[in-house]
Amino acid sequence: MSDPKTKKVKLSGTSATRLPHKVLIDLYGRMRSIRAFEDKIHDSFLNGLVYGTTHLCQGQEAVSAGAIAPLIDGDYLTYTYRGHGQCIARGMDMEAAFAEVFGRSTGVSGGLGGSMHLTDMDLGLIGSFAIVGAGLPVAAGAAMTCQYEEKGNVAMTFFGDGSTNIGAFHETMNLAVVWNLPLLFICENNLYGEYSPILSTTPYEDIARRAEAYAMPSDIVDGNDAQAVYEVVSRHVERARRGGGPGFIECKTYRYKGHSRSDPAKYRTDEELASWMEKDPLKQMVKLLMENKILTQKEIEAIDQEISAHTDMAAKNAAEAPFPTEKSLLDETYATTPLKNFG
Ligand SMILES: Cc1ncc(C[n+]2csc(CCOP(=O)(O)OP(=O)(O)O)c2C)c(N)n1
Ligand SMILES: [Mg+2]
Repeated sequence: MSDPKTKKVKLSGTSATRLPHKVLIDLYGRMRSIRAFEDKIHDSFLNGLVYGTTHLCQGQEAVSAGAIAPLIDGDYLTYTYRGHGQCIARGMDMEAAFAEVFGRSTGVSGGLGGSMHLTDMDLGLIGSFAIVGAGLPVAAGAAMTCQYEEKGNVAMTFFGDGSTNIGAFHETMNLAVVWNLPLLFICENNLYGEYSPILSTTPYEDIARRAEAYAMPSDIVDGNDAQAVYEVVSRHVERARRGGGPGFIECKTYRYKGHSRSDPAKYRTDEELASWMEKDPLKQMVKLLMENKILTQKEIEAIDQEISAHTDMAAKNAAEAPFPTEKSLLDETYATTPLKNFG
């Protein structure tokens, strides 16, 4: 059984590079792409292009970038309604992602799912879940597949602080340890579940304490520091690939926007928001890259412009794509291939 020790990582203020330069540049690119995607979704919502609501993740980019960069082909991911960042960090085609959110037939789910259903089986992006906690047991199933196939793959599940009060979370934590599953639990602790501050629903702020109850190795990391997230998650991923079982990583972070597009987030102060924006994950990485002379300001601006142009083009093309036909609405409702081994 695994070592239950929780190791706290020093929060914020990193000024030294500990990873190869190309990894840091890659992390910056992934974060910039997520920010560009989410900002564009925000504008598109205001322009009436988004059907239903949407849950944005600006402020939380370092968690997705840092946790997903160590993954390889064949690994699986589950995530929540606030899951655009994970999909973009994993390399989902941006135009198909926009098209899905805009309800177009060229979307990753044929335009039938929308913002809360970005998936891509080829990338191991097996599901975003609107039901709080529902992605965790599914990820445990994916981890069992990895264990059975013995190819060294892992499953990773992203969830919020609020999800850790749900029964499915506790059942999955327990089984993951008992079955020694190659499953990484990535908790995005953004201090709120919908409109409720964490301490009004949960007895403490350090969610990693919950891992101790299941004898699962865990870490707490600054979720706005992509380098730190990458390092800590990599260690857990490598252990899981070698058959060392699950790991729990709590990432302390913050969402800039309200819970969903209908939420003006009046339950928190301007000062609190401003203090987190000071610790913006992209700003921190720009500082790291420039202070360590890895990239010049000009080079960073060039990356930003390239990503911005790509994002604009992807959104434009997606908005010009056709809507699904009425007939296609039922296409994916029932399985058309008979299941093997069932009568
Ligand atoms: C089982 C269930 N209960 C309640 C809800 C309503 N709901 C949607 S999101 C949410 C808050 C979840 O907070 P957290 O897990 O911290 O994730 P965050 O939104 O902060 O990323 C709630 C209560 C739901 N979707 N599913
Ligand atoms: Mg939360």
